[in-house]
Amino acid sequence: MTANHHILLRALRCQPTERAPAWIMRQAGRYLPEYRALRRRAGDFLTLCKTPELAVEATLQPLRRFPLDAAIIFSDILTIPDAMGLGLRMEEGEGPRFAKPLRSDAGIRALRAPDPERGLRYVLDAVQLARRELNGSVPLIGFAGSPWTLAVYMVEGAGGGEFARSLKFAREQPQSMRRLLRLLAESVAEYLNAQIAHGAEVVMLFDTWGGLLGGDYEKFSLDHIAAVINSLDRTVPVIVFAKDAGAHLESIAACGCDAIGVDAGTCLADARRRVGGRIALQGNLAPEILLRNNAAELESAVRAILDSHPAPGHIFNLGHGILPATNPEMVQKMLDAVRCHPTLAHPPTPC
Ligand code: 1CP
Repeated sequence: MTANHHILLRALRCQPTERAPAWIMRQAGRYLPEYRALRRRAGDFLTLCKTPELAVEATLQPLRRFPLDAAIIFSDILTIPDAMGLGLRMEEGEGPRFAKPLRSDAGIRALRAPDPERGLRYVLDAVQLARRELNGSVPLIGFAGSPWTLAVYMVEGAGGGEFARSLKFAREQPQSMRRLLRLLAESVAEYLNAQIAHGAEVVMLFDTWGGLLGGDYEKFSLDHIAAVINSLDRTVPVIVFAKDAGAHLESIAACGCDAIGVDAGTCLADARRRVGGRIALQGNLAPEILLRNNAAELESAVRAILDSHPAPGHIFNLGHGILPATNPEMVQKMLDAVRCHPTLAHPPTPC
């Protein structure tokens, strides 16, 4: 078992740490040449996800290179809609696509919550195997998409767009959308509880598209995140990643989560003032800064973030997933800069 005093777990409980722990959203992925080779070996992305030995290899690859304070299971948020039978395909350079997107109330009524022990067995096996391989070195994070973010992909049938169709669906057929969100909340809670039962030591909900909702954010996204958290086996901390939802930090802090993953547009010092002292904050370097290949600029951006939140209760991360064009050497420099920046008892500096 990972010791309870691991730096990531302490930071998630807002306990004192000697420095901010650090990991990277999408730390396993296309910016690593060894990941690209592994995906070629697997043949395609979904086979990589669905073969536990290969998914565990992808999970461990970034940890062999970098001094990271967490592992995140290699998988995708779209495993649930795939297990519901929507026919997921992941085309190279195109992103995800569903053969059978949801376009009607009848389509939603026909859906059932997948039994994770059966339809998502491959993820649970990967979680269990990853825990064994990590052997207590760093905690393993399990994850799922938020109900709203999953609903967006299921209604649109593809990623990468403006998502006008799902917003229209939510506004014109709110009852059907709520039916879908309730089913997804149930599915996500069962899936995360199964990941916890198989060894996940932290769980994270990715609400990548909640920010699209503006004033309807609580109704269509946050209320369903709260329902998921309310049904979780609360032996492990829960992180909610909230992209473009900086306006709602106070209500996110009240949804039952232990930590909020904040995007690069949110000032950490401000966020801390707004959420109080009991919720940890994770983030929030803009991933684009790594693309500039300018070590001095990168180091000062890292320092500015750490100074804006002297902590306790801060986990260093990016404000969104690392970009495929990132040079891995810059990742090393970023993590070195975090490691040599002790947690000082000074007041936060404004962003
Ligand atoms: O070609 C490839 O190899 C596929 C690229 C890829 C990868 C590496 C996809 C397709 N998913 C993943 C892995 C993944 N996805 C992880 C792995 C664990 C890690 O190392 O962090 C995680 C946590 C995710 C989560 C995920 N998938 C999110 C939420 C986080 C975020 O970045 O906002 C979302 C929105 C997705 C959907 C998805 N999957 C893949 C792509 C290209 C996308 C985005 C599609 C779009 O543009 O809308």
